[in-house]
Amino acid sequence: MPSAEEVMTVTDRRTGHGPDGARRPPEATLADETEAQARFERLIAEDQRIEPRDWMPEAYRATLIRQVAQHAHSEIIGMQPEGAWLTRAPSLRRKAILLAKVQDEAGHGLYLYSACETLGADRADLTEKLVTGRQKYSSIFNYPTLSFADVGVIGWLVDGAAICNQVPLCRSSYGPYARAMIRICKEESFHQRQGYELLMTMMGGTEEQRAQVRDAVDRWWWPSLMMFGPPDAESPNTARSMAWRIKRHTNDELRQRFVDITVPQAEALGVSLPDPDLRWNAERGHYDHGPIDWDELSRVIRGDGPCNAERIATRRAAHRDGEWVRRAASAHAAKRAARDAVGAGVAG
Ligand code: FAQ
Repeated sequence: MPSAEEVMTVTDRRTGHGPDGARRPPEATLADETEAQARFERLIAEDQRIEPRDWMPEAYRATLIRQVAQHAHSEIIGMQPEGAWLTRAPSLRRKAILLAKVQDEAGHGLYLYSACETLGADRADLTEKLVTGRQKYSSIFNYPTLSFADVGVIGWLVDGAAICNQVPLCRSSYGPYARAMIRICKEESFHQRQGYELLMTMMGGTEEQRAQVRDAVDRWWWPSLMMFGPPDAESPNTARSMAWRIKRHTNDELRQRFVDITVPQAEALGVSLPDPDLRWNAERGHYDHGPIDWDELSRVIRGDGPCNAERIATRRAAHRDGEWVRRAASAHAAKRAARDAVGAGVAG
């Protein structure tokens, strides 16, 4: 695996940005640059946080914007599959829980867009890139939710996978991302538990409810494993992101961890996972699992999953319908700023 130093390009060594994304002043000398770079490398090596005010290599900034924006988009698009059940929740209690969860996801998206802004990204530009298909979001949200059991299975498996993936990101080297992840993970933990509790209730219910749970588990198991990304050998970003301590584990390591945690939970729930090759390997101290359909992941990432078109069309329509709110908020902010400026003039 390359060291942080090895993966920096000559351009990285010569460029730098301030907290607002502006280039360093032209009078910055090569000695300044070298010192800034040495400080960056020392902070990474000592496992300390990089903050927005710090110099960072261009590629570090770019890869963070890429990952954090994809993560933010996932949270926002991820409101749709469960949101579809808000008007059909079977009781007031289930509806209140689901409403809180979907609202949490909106909040996660906002923290993450804010983290992107600290890197100099523009939020309107990120949204534009999402709705025009130039930035990705997680493959998992391109599958349909066919029954209320899907709400439980998303909580158990999708939030469960998200927790496995995101707890190590609380130690990510970029401060604003790491801090956002701490809060997000606390909320994801509630999401996972509410899903598991819903499934436990359904498994104790009628035969029809148990069948709905089994069907939902069968449909979501493999897509949940794909959430962790391509296998390590085909993951172009992992080595560099690990050297920079943005990612703390590889995709395969986290996927294995998720399988190991989830199999006993499935047993406690009384459902079987749809993989005939799933068995404990005493020698490895892990569960072995069957082959994952990587063609399916590529297809879904390319936009050819069951719900890709619908998800983007819904997001695009929401963005268009929210235009008047953005305009009103900007007009209000401008009016306040003008009033404050007059007030400051009077006081001065
Ligand atoms: N879907 O080289 P790698 C949630 C892309 S939030 C789509 O391995 P990397 C909460 C990848 O971007 C779920 N694209 O990339 C919730 C890259 O493309 P690029 C989202 C994928 O970044 C729950 C290319 O493939 N979580 O669930 C996927 O090192 C319930 C090559 O991949 C995060 O975003 C995929 N599954 O590792 C909400 C966590 N996998 O940009 C609502 C943060 C890979 O080079 C309801 N992100 N790609 O063109 C990460 O940990 C990483 O970015 C990975 C990918 C692990 C996702």
